[in-house]
Amino acid sequence: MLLPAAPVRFKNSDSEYRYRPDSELLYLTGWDAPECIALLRGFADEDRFVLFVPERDPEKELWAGPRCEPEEARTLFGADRALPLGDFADKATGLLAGGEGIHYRLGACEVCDRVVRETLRNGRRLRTRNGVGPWMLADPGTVLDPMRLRKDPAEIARMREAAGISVAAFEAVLGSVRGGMGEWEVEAALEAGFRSRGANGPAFATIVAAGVNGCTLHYSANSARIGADDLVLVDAGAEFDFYAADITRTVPASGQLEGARREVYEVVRGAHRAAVAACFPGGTLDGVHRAAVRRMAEGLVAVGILEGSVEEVLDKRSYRRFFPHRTSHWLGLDTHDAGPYRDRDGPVRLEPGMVFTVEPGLYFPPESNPGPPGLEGTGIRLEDDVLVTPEGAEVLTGALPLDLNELGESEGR
Ligand SMILES: [Mn+2]
Repeated sequence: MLLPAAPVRFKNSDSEYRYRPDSELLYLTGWDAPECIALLRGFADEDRFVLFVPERDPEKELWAGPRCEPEEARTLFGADRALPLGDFADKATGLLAGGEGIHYRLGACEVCDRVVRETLRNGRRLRTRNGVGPWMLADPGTVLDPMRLRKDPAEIARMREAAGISVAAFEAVLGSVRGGMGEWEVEAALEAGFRSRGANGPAFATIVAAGVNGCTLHYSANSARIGADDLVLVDAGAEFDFYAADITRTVPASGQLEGARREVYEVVRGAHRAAVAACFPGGTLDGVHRAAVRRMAEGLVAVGILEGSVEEVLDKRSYRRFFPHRTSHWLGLDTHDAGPYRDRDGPVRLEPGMVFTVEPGLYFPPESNPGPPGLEGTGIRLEDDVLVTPEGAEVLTGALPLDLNELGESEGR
């Protein structure tokens, strides 16, 4: 397997974004700096883990900080061998020659692309002579995705920290959301809350969506002013030691929610509760989604938004007009984390150590989907992060209230 470091990305001319390591390289090696290639030789008896690291360079180190000698890197990262990155093109083809195939994502790095093409060409030639040589190319995810699905205790500790920081930041901010504020002010306060508590920063682009903006699922401009009567949808999460949290709460700027919007809030609240109850070992994310969907259908019929029986609504999937997305995604190093949703036996069975979101939502965008009176421009989503445990499930973000009366409603802003 060949895993190159993620490239440095530029915001403009020579101004770099803060570096974010490649999740797969980080997962397997802990290397979190640019310019490195890990080469893993599962077929070999020696040099099974070779790390190619950048050479010492006083000029570059002046700008970007100190580097270590290959020997230091070898000890620090537990490699069998560490070599200068400059030797990669010469050495890699030989190191890869004994395998059946190469796990590598084409396009990840230019010099790796060249080495992989050459190794496969040589492998084909070797195979015609002595029957061995690499001739398969596979995505590293075919091996790593199922591994990343089950978090080990060290990963769970980081995810717990990311969740705790996120909850604390949300708690500090939600109660102060009110009409007249800019969405950007809520964003700034939340992200200050993440960073000041030791997080790397936000795990993904923070969404603060007032009123109709809440109907745009990935709204992230956060450039509107919050109206006095708006519901404000806040979807954000801290990244701690590269692991993500992902929370959504929807709060009324006025502090009070009444009428149809309150009824719909309670429907989403009920779907969230039903979905969390479906999280246990042996269950599936399809089952979690079905539980949320059934509760949504029941609620939408009871409130009078959808006609017909609950079974008809489920059969015709008419709830999808208002609940258009899935309930869950895996969560980990990536916000939408790696990991299969189905395998040969059907939906992946939940096991202790798996972490995912539960995030039912209802949306009534006024133009594309004219909704019932009183609900035009309403978007409500409630999202928490769930860890499957041997006994059932733990809501990692469960300390943050979901019920309106606990979300500062009674404070009468
Ligand atoms: Mn999410």
